[in-house]
Amino acid sequence: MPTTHYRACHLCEAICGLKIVTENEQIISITGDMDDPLSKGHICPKGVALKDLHNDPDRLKQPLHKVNGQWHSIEWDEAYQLVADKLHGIASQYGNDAVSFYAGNPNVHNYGHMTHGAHFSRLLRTKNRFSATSVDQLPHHVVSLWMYGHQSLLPIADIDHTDFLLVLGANPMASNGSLLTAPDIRNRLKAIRKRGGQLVVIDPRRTETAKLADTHHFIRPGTDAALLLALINLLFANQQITLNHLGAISDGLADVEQAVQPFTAQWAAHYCGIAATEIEALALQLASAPSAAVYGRMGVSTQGFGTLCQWAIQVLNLITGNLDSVGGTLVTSPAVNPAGPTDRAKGQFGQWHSRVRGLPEFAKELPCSAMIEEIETAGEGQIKAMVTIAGNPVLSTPTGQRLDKALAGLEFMVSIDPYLNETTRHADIILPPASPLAHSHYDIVFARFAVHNTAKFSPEVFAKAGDERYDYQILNGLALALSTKQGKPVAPLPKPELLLAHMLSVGPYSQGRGDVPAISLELLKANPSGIDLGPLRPSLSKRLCTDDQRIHTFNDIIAADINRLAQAMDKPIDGQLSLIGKRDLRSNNSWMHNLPYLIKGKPRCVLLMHPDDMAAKQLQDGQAVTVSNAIGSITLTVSESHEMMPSVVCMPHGWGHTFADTQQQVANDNPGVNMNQLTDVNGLDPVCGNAILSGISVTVSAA
Ligand SMILES: Nc1nc2c(c(=O)[nH]1)N[C@H]1C(S)=C(S)[C@@H](COP(=O)(O)OP(=O)(O)OC[C@H]3O[C@@H](n4cnc5c(=O)[nH]c(N)nc54)[C@H](O)[C@@H]3O)O[C@H]1N2
Ligand SMILES: Nc1nc2c(c(=O)[nH]1)N[C@H]1C(S)=C(S)[C@@H](COP(=O)(O)OP(=O)(O)OC[C@H]3O[C@@H](n4cnc5c(=O)[nH]c(N)nc54)[C@H](O)[C@@H]3O)O[C@H]1N2
Ligand code: SF4
Ligand SMILES: [Mo]
Repeated sequence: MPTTHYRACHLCEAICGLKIVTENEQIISITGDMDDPLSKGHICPKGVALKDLHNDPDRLKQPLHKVNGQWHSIEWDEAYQLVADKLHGIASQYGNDAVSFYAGNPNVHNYGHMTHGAHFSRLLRTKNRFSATSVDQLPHHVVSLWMYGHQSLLPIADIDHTDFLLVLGANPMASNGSLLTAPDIRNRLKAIRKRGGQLVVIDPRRTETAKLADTHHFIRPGTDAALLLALINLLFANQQITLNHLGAISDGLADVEQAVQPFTAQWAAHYCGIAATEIEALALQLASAPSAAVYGRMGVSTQGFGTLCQWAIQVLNLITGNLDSVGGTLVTSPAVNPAGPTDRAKGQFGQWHSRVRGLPEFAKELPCSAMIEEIETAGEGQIKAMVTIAGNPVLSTPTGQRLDKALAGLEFMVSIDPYLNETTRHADIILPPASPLAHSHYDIVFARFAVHNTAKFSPEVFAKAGDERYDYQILNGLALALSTKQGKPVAPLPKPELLLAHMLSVGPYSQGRGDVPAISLELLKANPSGIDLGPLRPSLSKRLCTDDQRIHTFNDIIAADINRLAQAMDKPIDGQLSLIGKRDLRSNNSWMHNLPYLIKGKPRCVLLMHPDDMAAKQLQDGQAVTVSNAIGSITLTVSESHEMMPSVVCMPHGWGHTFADTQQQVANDNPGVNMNQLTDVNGLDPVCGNAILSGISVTVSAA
């Protein structure tokens, strides 16, 4: 008899509802769940590919131990013991900071990591903690901490109600939205125009999202801060400031007004490549739209002025009266862990700095770009051992080829990961979790960033085999073994489902709220498609976590960075080609290239280049080209593209499955090349240390 299971897809931030039909332990079909209150039936190819992920013969099923370069299967308890012995031994010999920790992106898509990760990692007592945050959205958190007092109090663009959406450096049509959980983004964006609103996209490529827009402007990579400051300046200069209820509790706006004065539309135009008249028109549109939201993601976060960009976006939403307003940007009200005064994880910044380069800590993590030098540089505090959890930094972080060498020189490494891949091949022990479909799921993180409040619990689809382990069990096992070694054994934490039941019972809907019934785990289990908790509502003023419960719009660090921008704009413009990134629907960072359903079709790891740039270098469509700079050199196929801004070239990240000692047959047959062999650990936003992954100077020549 076929059985139907309802589940939220955990692969990207859209958390689509899935309907999975199984029979005799086999997946018969995966389709969208029409009754999911958030996704209403939407699904993308990755959701369908969960079948391939579940059935992937390369997905590891047992712990592996490397002895003299050969992998052997070992028992779980023996593996935990070996890890504990090594980590404890290295920490005792060299100090706690000698053991380092890297947490990759899937951590935040797996609630067992959210509930159990710290239980293990805090035992390491190391300052050398890293995560994918600092090759991604760190500027968002820094700005939220400064302005609103909480790293996760991120106002979300209310795209379902806005009259005007300005998108900078995001391509939700391919990424399915980021810090904007909005499944079926195509219809949500189309709806803006259907109701008479407008969509404007700023991007160096005419992306899938730009093609849906009323207006698309090319921008020189890395120059958005100038555009954004010019927009703020124009609004002040034209006396088009509208302050809503937040005006009375916002400090520092006079300083903002003064600081942006040098940034005229003409000056910004010269630097960013968008005509001054267009910048002026954009300011007018923002000021006059009944409601408007400015939204910027990867493209504006992973650049040299990422923090300044995200700050300017918050200021623009505030001074147009759109922050905390319907159709503008709003903070969410999820059923678990709403960011606000009662949450302890508010974040901290600059409490300590990295040993070698002095880069600032944020939320007790150092920027990824410091990882290599902390492994390479001898002395007290040098990293000798590494724990990676759900991460593939060899492909995902800057100057991956150098990290690859550095990891090879470690005394010990352990990885919690289902694959033997470019990073985990350096481990001494790999601890693979059971299939994601054998895990239950609740999206603790992305419900926080969703355009509509919902709650949904996903029971496991399949039972795990007896000798497999859940991610949380691995974390519990490591925590017990290490703490025992340290002389103070810690009790294992209850399973995530029980912790979730507790979090719901103390959450904002535990007693019911308005039309929403009292939310409990039992109720969620009885409603497998999920429960609608209603649209986003203004609430920021009550959620502020700053000491004085006011909005801090300005500080000395912002002031200094505005001066840095003014100086950068004074310098002559670099005439080299500029390399930017690209996501595509059938890919997910570095780790889903082993799934046949996603990999089929023509190769996607190609270099997109404008025909004029190709002609200038006498390059032919489809020929092999070498892309190089001072950091590295890669060779791939060039593809002529009218989507590109002239002087800008583009390729996807997460490729480069070229190592013979990995176990990813399908990916190895379709390897691509690693874009992060061209990104530089020294190229970062100096304010918070977030990596620069876009606007990389390169030369392109026939291979
Ligand atoms: N040039 C360039 N570089 C980039 C980016 C870019 O746009 N351009 N994007 C950046 C961004 S936004 C991010 S988030 C990072 C991602 O950086 P990482 O998180 O380091 O890389 P991923 O490719 O997501 O690797 C995820 C790893 O987790 C494993 N995994 C998957 N599911 C699970 C699970 O349930 N449990 C466990 N234990 N492991 C699991 C996979 O096998 C894989 O090894 O890359 C960044 N790097
Ligand atoms: N299919 C798929 N979906 C994913 C992922 C994936 O790898 N594949 N990764 C997931 C992750 S971890 C994340 S963080 C999100 C990211 O989600 P998004 O931020 O939407 O991701 P991108 O598609 O990289 O969009 C970045 C855009 O910025 C543009 N850009 C580059 N440089 C600049 C610049 O200087 N200025 C401006 N204005 N634009 C610029 C690029 O052309 C690109 O269109 O996607 C998530 N979803
Ligand atoms: S859009 Fe994201 S959440 Fe939805 S099916 Fe695709 S990968 Fe899964
Ligand atoms: Mo990301």
